[in-house]
Amino acid sequence: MRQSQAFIPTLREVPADAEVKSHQLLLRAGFIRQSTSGVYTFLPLGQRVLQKVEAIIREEMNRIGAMELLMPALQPAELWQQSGRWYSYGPELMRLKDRHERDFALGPTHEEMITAIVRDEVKTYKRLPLVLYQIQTKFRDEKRPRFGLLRGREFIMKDAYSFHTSKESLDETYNNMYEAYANIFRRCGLNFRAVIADSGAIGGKDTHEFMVLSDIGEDTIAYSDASDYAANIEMAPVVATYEKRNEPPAELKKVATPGQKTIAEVASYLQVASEHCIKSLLFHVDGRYVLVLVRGDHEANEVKVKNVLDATVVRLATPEETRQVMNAPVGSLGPIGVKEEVKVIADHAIAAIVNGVCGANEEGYHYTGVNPGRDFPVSQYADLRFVQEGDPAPDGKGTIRFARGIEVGHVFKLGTKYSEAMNAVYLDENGQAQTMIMGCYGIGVSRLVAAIAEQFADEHGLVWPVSVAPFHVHLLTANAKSDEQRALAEEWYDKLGQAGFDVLYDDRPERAGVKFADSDLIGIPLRVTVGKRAGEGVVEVKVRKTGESFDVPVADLIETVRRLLQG
Ligand code: 9G3
Repeated sequence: MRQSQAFIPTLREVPADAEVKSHQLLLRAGFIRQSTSGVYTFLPLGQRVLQKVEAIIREEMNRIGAMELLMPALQPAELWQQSGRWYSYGPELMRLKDRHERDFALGPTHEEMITAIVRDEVKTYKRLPLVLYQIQTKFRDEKRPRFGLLRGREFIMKDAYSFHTSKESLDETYNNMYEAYANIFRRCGLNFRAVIADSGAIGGKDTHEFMVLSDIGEDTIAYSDASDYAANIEMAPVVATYEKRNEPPAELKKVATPGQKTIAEVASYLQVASEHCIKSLLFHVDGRYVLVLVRGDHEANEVKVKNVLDATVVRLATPEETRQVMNAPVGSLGPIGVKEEVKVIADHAIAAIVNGVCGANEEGYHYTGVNPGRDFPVSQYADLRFVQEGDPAPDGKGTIRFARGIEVGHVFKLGTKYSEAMNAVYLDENGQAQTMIMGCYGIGVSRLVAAIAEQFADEHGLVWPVSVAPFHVHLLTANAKSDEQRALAEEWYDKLGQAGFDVLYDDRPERAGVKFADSDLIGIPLRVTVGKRAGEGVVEVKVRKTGESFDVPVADLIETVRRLLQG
């Protein structure tokens, strides 16, 4: 492609609202433009990277026997009503009406759609297992779109779905997908970890997330410093054990704690350690209220609460709901004397509290000498807290450390969650109707482009791995006015193209400095500069990633480019 005819609107200045370097650079280098919050256009360079990433994904999906299809983004509400998710999802599900006032969703994912398709076409075990995938636009009305392509409201996902007659068959596909994902992320040059995203089962087996390690990642990975254990912090189980204080149970006392609301305030006011305090949080769980108790120095883990209660939607109660249900404000809540309708569940650490402190459900008052069991019932003890750095690793090896990651892939063993709801059954060898067993597997394709940019960019701009670069070679003349340089550049533009390389030729009448700066910004792996030594038939080849450069006689140019691109 000739840059004088290309559409690559580079920017000098850093866009104000772009906080992370991949977002800044993809905008400045003319790869993307924002249409509205969380909605982006892929300009030509961005589109070329997207296509290279998709090509890698297709190769690895096809290699494991997955078949590509393309489902509609416009999904009739009936599908979501059959699964019940029309009612359980909130404003994140983008809904619209057609001209006949019929309800639709813009697909955030396609479990319902694919299950309906397979249900209607597959009736016998002979047609299973079936592994289907698509690369398609998804819509999720994120509350806070941010970081450019990393969290958008319209984005491209590869989503695959598998259908099986047995758990063993699902396990086989799951493992194939797991390997295919590792191949994809490795071919994209990424430093990634597969982390257990399981609900508590140590050595988790039902779902894994693939995380690209990055300081700007929104997810926190809890990993062991002495094994390859790694889990999303939302799911990482806590295996710590707790010692009871050996002192006799004190009498329960209500004490005034004027204006003291947070655990820290109450603990310092009453001169007690925060681990002897009980933190009470009121949650709204599928329409009812649950008071969750965790130790004062721990944090409640909403995902664990959701999994323990097998709930669909869990959120903190609003201040109004809290006052209405507990007759007290946040900061004075406690488990003593709560209404029957409020279920009280507690993290395991609470069971070891002796003579603790909790809110008195009255503003400005707390209880001391609190003993669980004696002073309040707990309907269920469970692992409800976030794991912390220094906790013992769940696999018994080493201790937990934290790292941040960008989730780029997620694989699930779905089981019969959707096939049951949508009545996707097949007849087995004995003619008995059986419910299909499913798996689903996602990769954030547009997010992957940003994650690659984030991981490889340097202070000069983007740096693309050869496997996904928009072009292999950035060819340019140092002096746009020199006929000699232009002639040699034109000759090798053709020859490099004929040798099978994708070449971006900067033939613009710009100063060398502008061309070099734009070339560093765009991040094509190799730059070939036709400069002062054009008369001797010598050009400069520069490797973008390492900065090393060579003077190369044009006779060796093709071989040098081929060798350098192989890395
Ligand atoms: C919704 C909305 C947002 C959602 C979902 C549904 C995430 C939803 C989870 C998945 C699971 C897998 C297939 C590919 C891999 C991931 N956000 N998820 O189901 F209605 Cl608004 O998407 N789906």
